[in-house]
Amino acid sequence: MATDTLATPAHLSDTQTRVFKNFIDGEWVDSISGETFENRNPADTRDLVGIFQKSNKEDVNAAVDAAKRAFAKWRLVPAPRRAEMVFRAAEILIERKEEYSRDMTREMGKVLAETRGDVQEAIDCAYYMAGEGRRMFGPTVPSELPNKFAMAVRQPVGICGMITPWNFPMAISSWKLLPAVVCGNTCVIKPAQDTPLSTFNLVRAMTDAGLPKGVINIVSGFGSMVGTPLAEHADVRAISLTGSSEVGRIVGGIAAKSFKHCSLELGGKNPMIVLDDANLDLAIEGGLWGGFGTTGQRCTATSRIIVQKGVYRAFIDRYIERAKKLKVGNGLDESVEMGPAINEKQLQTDLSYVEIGKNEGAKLMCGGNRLDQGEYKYGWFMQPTVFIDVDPKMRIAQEEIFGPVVSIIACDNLENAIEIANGIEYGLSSSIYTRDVNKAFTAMRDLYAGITYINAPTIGAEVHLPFGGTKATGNGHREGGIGAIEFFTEWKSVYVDYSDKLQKAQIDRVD
Ligand code: UN1
Repeated sequence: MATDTLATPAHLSDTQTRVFKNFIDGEWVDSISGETFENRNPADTRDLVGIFQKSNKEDVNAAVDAAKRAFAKWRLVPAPRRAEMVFRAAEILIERKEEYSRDMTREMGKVLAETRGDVQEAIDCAYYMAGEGRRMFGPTVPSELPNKFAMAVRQPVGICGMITPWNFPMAISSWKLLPAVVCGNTCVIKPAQDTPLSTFNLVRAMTDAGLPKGVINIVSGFGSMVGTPLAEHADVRAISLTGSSEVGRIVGGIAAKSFKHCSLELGGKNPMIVLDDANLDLAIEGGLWGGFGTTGQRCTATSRIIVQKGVYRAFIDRYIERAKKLKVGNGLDESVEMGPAINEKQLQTDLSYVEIGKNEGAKLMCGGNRLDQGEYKYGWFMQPTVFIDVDPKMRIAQEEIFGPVVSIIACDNLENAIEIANGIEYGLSSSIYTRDVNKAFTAMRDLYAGITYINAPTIGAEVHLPFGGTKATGNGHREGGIGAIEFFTEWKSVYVDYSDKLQKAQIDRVD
């Protein structure tokens, strides 16, 4: 097998390195410090995707100032007009879908079919939010008093700060930016340092759709240098973060000090229950997709499979056989089923959990090793990994790994399965495979999570329903659908007294 002699892929011999600047007040600008960082392909680190600005507090301040100026005008643009720009952005994204998907596979590593899905999710979000521009419903209610009118209207919150993750680099940026601008807010976004390009691509589509300068500003860089000052900035009224529970605790604490709106979408350790009566073929297919899709790097990844004893043996035999055959590689190759970890640190975390699982006494049945020979030499690859006979209290069954490591746990019955499923600190997604409608409904009621799937794995949320979870997964907000409109608006109750006299609420009563 070739090692050092691997041919340099054509796109790597391109000497033109793309430099991406910050986007502030409609201009592409260097970071004030002049510092930059590299964005490299996790499947092949010889591939330099681009150079991005390593920004700091001063860049954040400039971006917030621009957003503040833009807000004065943008909030007065009628919401249906604002929404039309988002609709046009959807059409532009459709035209550029293939280009942006390829960019995303290069910077993030997930396979092309999935990056096409990620861009599609931004398109779906744009169409949905464009429709919201013509709704933004609020209650109009009868007043208690005569000749008085009462209603509540949605108002923009103001300047919104956004901190996005690397695993869904365009979709999750769209979940935040698109409802925010439709609602009349202006934004400063810090994309994940591993995958900034996809946010740039989304914002480019928005700008080409006619979004005025300053409405969306991008400041690239690292959490402590950009995310923290953004969350601390006195003029920022809302912060929306998708990331780890650890970072969520910090950002939530900062936001609380100045009473900012704060939406946190954090970790998961999502269970998929397989009962004795399940369609086993379907459950195996679903468990592979949920566990190893996106290399297990979804907050909603199926990281625990809880299987009833009657089908346990049959399930694991077939699941492991299939997991061993998954094709790992560079996501630009259409035949590849699982890409690399996002970076070396994540790969090391994944591998460390393999050791933790072994030491805890779980049985490693498949994978567990780094892949670093031949075609894998320049990337952060590992084998799809499956542990069986996992005790629900083991760390590999409790902690979010964010990699291709699946823990299979045996259970006695539905009640026991739900107890195991709920016995973690997170509550994002959950699923059950059963053909018994009574059991399905019991699970829908009793799984304590923000999302429950029946006869599907724990991944696959659509943009028009609420996305988020319970317990350490967040702070009660939801993205997607109407939840996003709730987050990015503030209620104003309006009373119009046209009686021409002072009417005292609760005191003057008309009998
Ligand atoms: C995530 O899990 O990190 O629900 C986001 C899904 C995608 C979004 C996932 N639409 O699988």
